[in-house]
Amino acid sequence: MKTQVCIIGGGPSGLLISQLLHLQGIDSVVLERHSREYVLARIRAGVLEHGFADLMREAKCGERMEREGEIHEGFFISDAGVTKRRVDLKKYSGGNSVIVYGQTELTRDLYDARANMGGKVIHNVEDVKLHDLKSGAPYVTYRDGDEIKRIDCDYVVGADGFHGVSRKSIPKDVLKEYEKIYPFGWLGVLSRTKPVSPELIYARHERGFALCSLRSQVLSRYYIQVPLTDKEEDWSDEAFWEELKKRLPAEDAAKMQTGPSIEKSIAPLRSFVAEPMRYGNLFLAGDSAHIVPPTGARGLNSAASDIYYLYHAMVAHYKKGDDRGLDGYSAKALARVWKAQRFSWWMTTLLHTFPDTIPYDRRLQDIDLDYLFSSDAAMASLAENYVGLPF
Ligand code: RFL
Ligand code: PHB
Repeated sequence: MKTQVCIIGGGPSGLLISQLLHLQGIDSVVLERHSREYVLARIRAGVLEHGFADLMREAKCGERMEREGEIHEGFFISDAGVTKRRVDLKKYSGGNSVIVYGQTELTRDLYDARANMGGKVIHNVEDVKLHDLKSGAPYVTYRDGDEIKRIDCDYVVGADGFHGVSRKSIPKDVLKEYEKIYPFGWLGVLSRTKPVSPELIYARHERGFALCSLRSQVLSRYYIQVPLTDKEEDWSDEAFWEELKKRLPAEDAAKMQTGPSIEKSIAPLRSFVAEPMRYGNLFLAGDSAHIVPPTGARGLNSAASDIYYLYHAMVAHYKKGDDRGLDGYSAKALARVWKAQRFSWWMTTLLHTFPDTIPYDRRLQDIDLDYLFSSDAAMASLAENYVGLPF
């Protein structure tokens, strides 16, 4: 098979760039290791910035998001189950907001759009290998049952997430990796219950951080900070609800609607960046090149800016023979990626309980939070990062 762009990974990054390129008459093939059902069963992001929403519209996939997504103009930060203060995103970001719309729904919309346009998305591929990336004729092979298949292309997009094969195809002496592992994870529960709060609550508490989020007015998403040694099976639904309530202000705990979990999983928290994001004719995008702890809701949104830069660079190449965008892609994408890294690290450090915290650190956290709510400049910094820095 021959195509212009071979995309590894059928998550949001891979599907979005495939769809955008298609609309510009650029041909691509998406290779996905899992089935569509498996990809759609992963419960991940919930908060989208406007830049992402604009890209979805440009990809002609924004209709359901407009209809079903909720616009949020602020969120709450609670402390020690006592205070609860609102971050007014709209006021402090100069009129911006975020959209609450699940990654699952967004991915479903992208799959449907690809199917409607006859997009080539090949599922359940095994042993994907990238070849001759430095040459003008790269190709990708994969196993389909007993058969090895080959796709010749101009470019490869590595959109195969943190555990994918693309980043690992870059020689070790070329790639520099920066990593920070946090000594805890998030235990997440999805439940068919009315959300406890119309706006998200980020809860700082000595027992550990908690987050009240939602997917709709009948679907709640909650998280609690847990030690890395904990397993999903250690947490019954009852134990989860009990611990969540302990970390929230009493009035929220009292009105918390509980119910059976539809999904329950633990995600370890990690910050990670791989540089550069280009090697020959391979371009990394999204989680394959960088990961953030979910505290600042930046992960998927950082993937979106990669896709924005890469899509425009590829269009300039194919339509005008202009390669400046492709040549500058890695530096441009990384500049924004590192800002999202800083913000996610800061929000994580502000709100979590670190096992090795000394009383001095705890006081600094107190002061950081007090400063935030006493300074318009600090609030503006939080707001402009949370709604998303410009692409
Ligand atoms: P994905 O979603 O991991 O998709 C990669 C795809 O590649 C496939 N794959 C392969 N395919 C072929 N061959 C191989 N060798 C392959 N290896 C892997 C995989 O099966 C998969 O389908 O990466 P992508 O597309 O870059 O998207 C990134 C986002 O998924 C991620 O950044 C967000 O989910 C992060 N995130 C959040 N981001 C936000 O912007 N806002 C949020 O509110 C938010 N909340 C979250 C989050 C992530 C979380 N977890 C579980 C890590 C909340 C959580 C709990
Ligand atoms: C979510 O709804 O899954 C979510 C929301 C905000 C975050 C992280 C996750 O910061």
